[in-house]
Amino acid sequence: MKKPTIYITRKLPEHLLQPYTDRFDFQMWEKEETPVPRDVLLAEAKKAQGLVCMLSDKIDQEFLAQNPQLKVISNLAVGFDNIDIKVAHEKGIVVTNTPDVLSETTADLTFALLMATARRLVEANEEIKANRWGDWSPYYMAGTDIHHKKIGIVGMGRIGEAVARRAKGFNMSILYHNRRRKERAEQELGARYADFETLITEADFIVSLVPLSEETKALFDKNAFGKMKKSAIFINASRGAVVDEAALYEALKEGEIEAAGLDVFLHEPIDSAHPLSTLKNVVCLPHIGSASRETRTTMIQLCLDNIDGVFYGDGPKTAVK
Ligand code: 8YV
Repeated sequence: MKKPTIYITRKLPEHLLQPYTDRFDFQMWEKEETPVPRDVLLAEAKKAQGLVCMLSDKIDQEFLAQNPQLKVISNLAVGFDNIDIKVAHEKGIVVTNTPDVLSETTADLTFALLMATARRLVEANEEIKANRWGDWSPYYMAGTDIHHKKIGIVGMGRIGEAVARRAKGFNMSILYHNRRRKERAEQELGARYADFETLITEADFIVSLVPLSEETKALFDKNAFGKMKKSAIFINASRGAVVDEAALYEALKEGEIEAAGLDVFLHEPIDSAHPLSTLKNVVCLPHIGSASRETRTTMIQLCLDNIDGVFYGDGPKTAVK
């Protein structure tokens, strides 16, 4: 059989592709850190039987209508809101993602963002860089405690549970909201299920880890921020679109909530002109939840294993159902 052609939409390390080159003909967008232009993606994908793509590639109806020959689309992410799954499945295309392998790393980052926001780490670092560290005073750079506070996790999937384990280590009390009850988290971590309104009203830290869907779009809106404590800290490590960013900006500016830590935004990338990045009480990160060298390597390997399983094995390890 002729080696299947796999188009890869971002430059990936050669040594990770190497083990598969006897079985696949890899074609790759070569410009590092620049997303593949839409017209190139459409033209190149047509020559391929498999695709490795990223969150920023829109695999929508138009793309799928032009590429029914694809056998597999392997997304380098656990989320797949960039792909029209229903249409892909109708066309008989297998879609895969990278669950599990990034959960602990993303939970590390989520907790780091929570800590950086609560203890004002970014502002404090700026103090020194701007030569503003002066005489001692009791409340200089004072943030808020993390230990023994109440964390509310919205979206208790694999990453949510990993965040809850970290919270337990900080003696926090844990509320969660999820479509399904999570008995293991309740028994092992003492996490308590709460409806959305109770969670946002009672929690000191509200952490969004929900996948983006029609139900979660702008879930955190003016009404939700209005119900949070004035001392609440909002953390988002899921998708920007689950937040009404204008409402969040107002809530932070007007002191309706204390601070926010954001790894994701509605339209990425953002820059220093984005209203949320202009606020002192916000820590912004450039969507780096899963960005450790170890985890990105494992994610890439899983993406390639999934493709290998479709063409030469028993099917993919992690298909999107
Ligand atoms: C992505 C993410 O992996 O996995 C997800 O859903 O949001 C990130 O970890 C990253 O943006 C690369 O596509």
